[in-house]
Amino acid sequence: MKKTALITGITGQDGPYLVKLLLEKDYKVYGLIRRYSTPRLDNLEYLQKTYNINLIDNIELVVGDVTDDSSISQIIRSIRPQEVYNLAAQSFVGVSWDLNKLTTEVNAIGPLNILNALKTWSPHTRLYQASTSEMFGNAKTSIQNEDTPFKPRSPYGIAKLYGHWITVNYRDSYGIHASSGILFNHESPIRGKEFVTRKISTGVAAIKLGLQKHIRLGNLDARRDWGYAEDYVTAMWSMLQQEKPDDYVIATGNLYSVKDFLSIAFDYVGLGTDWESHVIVDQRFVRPAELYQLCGNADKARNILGWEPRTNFKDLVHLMVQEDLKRIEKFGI
Ligand code: NDP
Ligand code: GDR
Repeated sequence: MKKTALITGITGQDGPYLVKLLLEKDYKVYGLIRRYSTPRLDNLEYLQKTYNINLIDNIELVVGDVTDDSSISQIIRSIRPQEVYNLAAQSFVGVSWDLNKLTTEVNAIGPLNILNALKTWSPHTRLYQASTSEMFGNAKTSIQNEDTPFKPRSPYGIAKLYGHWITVNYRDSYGIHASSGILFNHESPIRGKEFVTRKISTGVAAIKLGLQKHIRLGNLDARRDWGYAEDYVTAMWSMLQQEKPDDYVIATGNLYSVKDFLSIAFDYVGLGTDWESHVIVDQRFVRPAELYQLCGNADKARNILGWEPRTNFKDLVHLMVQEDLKRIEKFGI
């Protein structure tokens, strides 16, 4: 019999890559979508075209919202999936100071609603909770692992920390098979355009095509451990295949700055020598409290899940710029 999975956040960046993986593994996939007059399925459509596969017709979309406990209970009760991947979030750190209540409701109360629904209606379902390196804040150690203390510095990170601890708590209190993936930044050609990597890849492509002159950015010295989203969703799946639920850091262990991203991206389109003349530092994009660097140690995932990142930083930057060049040439900015 086919395994069944419910994915929240199916329209975002990670959701479509996870759909592709689960369909390849012959799952019956349900996707939670919010109620819109026109549902936003463009990321799923992009992957369909890229891999020449049919995703949308092979999933069942169910309407709900993680902040609406009655819709979540109803969906869990009627599907009783074997696995739930809770990817739904207000995931943009930069806006979380302004949208602090919404961010808390989606990122903290959302997981609580799912856990309560599972406890009542489907206690044997396995849950993946999308936790984040943002929970570490400006950590004292230069590399973070599962034992590093949490010290979040954004409303986003604080709400996600609640989501993380309530997941651990329901696992310990009620025996729910719930795992929390502490994922470091991961990117792709379907990354949201407000995140720094995609903002740069679209900006560089538009500059190369003569449609734009500058990219306006905030802190160019911020450093992150950037991986490829397609590699990271395999770790989510692996966590739920383990006999015991647990928490895992997922990261590449390599640190690069925003400036490194810029330099490689401009170099790829032949504008590497004077990339600085195309970049304007704009205070609007500097955060009230910044995280200067985050770099993960994924040894536990390597040893227990057998997980390894497969895509290096330079190839990731090239892929993102290449895809934005194609897209902007075809559809404009
Ligand atoms: P995206 O921002 O691309 O996607 C977020 C998804 O959540 C969208 O599908 C959005 O749907 C959905 N969503 C938002 N609010 C609600 C709600 N109230 N109810 C139901 N669905 C909702 O995020 P990513 O794909 O990049 O990330 C996936 C998860 O992993 C997120 O939880 C994120 O916080 C976490 N994470 C991401 C990392 C990264 O580097 N990408 C690193 C670490 C953690 P809609 O289309 O309707 O807006
Ligand atoms: P992050 O990603 O906050 O790490 O959260 P983002 O790409 O937004 O920022 C990374 C770093 O770049 C700096 N930066 C800018 N960021 C944006 N967005 N726009 C700019 O113009 C800009 N200039 C410099 C930021 O200050 C920051 O230091 C992502 C999200 O996917 C979260 O959901 C996830 O939990 C974490 O990664 C891990």
